[in-house]
Amino acid sequence: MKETLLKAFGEVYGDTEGAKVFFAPGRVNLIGEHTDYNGGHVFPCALTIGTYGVARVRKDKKLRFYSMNFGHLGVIESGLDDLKPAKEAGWTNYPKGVMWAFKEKGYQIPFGLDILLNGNIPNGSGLSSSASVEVLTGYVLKEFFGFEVSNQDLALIGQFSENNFNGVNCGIMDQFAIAMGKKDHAIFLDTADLSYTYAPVKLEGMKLVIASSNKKRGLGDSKYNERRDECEMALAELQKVVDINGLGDLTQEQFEANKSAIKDIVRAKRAKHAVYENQRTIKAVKALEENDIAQFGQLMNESHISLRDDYEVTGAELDTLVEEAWKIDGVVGSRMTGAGFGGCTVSLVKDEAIDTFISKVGEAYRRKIGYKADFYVVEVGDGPRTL
Ligand code: NG1
Ligand code: MG
Repeated sequence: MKETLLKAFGEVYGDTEGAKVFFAPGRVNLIGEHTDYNGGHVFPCALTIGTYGVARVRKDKKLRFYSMNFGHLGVIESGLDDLKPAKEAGWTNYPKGVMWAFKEKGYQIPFGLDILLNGNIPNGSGLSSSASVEVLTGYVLKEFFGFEVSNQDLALIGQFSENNFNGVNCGIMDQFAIAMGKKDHAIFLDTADLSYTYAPVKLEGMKLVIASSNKKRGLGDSKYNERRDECEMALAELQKVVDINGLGDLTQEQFEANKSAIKDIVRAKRAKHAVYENQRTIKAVKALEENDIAQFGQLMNESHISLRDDYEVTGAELDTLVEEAWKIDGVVGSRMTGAGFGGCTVSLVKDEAIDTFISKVGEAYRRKIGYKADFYVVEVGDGPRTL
């Protein structure tokens, strides 16, 4: 892999002098969905697939970007002094955004860079290729320019850049999971104060399978912000009757006792999801610690039902993938993961059921939805590193 990447870098930029190879993973969230902007818990893990980058420092302030995934776009040039928040699409806005964010935070980036990226995260699959590129960029800057930033800082800078440069009001989960990734562990993160622990994910005789719906999100982005607004309003109403900072501070009992403060039925359902999902996440981590995989799977299923019925962010595509998965013997648990609306599902599947899972769910999906889903058997891996 390293040699192939360096060779490609040399072909694009003329030579490989001073070039180094880096990697940042993708991530999948096992449970705890739409809780990260509600002061709740999430339970994501980094994957062994991710973004590879080759980079070198230039002698001037020029920036050159090339992506092997979007090779047809050629080399894209820019300058360190020309970085301005840009809400338009275009993959270079992720690395540019992180450079801009470092500058905003007071770090001096003395020289420009030549960068080549090649990701093996399926594009738009919901495994956070964007956060992977953000963390990778931060890591590259840290390595080349000696910035004293922790991996947690890289996550925060990535989120800051996505919020303020790309205009996506995301929570901290994606960047945190990627920057703090640890092989064979998932990260139990409390987004209220960023305290976290690692929980071993010992999947004996089973694997994590991602099913990508291939449904484009688009509209989802506005719905994402709509859900955030609904939760914020519900929180403000609840704060009139109970002393909390976020929906994640409530137990289910406290929520039930106070929910009449929420003056709109739909909003109350959104808040219910956030509260219950947070409690489910806490229970799921405990179940995993006790090696009660069946209970963990059950909680994954309940998470999906809540996202489908109360939070209403699933849609026919994700529901089909999950409901078909539930029918199969050997599926321990299955749910949508990420923002929803499109993107992918994550399932815990026993080894002997994986082939059946892929063929049966794939077949039913094509029949009901009209196009194909893609399947990936994934492994839990480490955070960003130099190769
Ligand atoms: P995805 O769509 O998987 O990147 C989004 C948010 C997360 C989190 C989840 C829902 C972005 C970039 N990320 O994840 O912070 O809120 O939805 O749990 O929007
Ligand atoms: Mg993203």
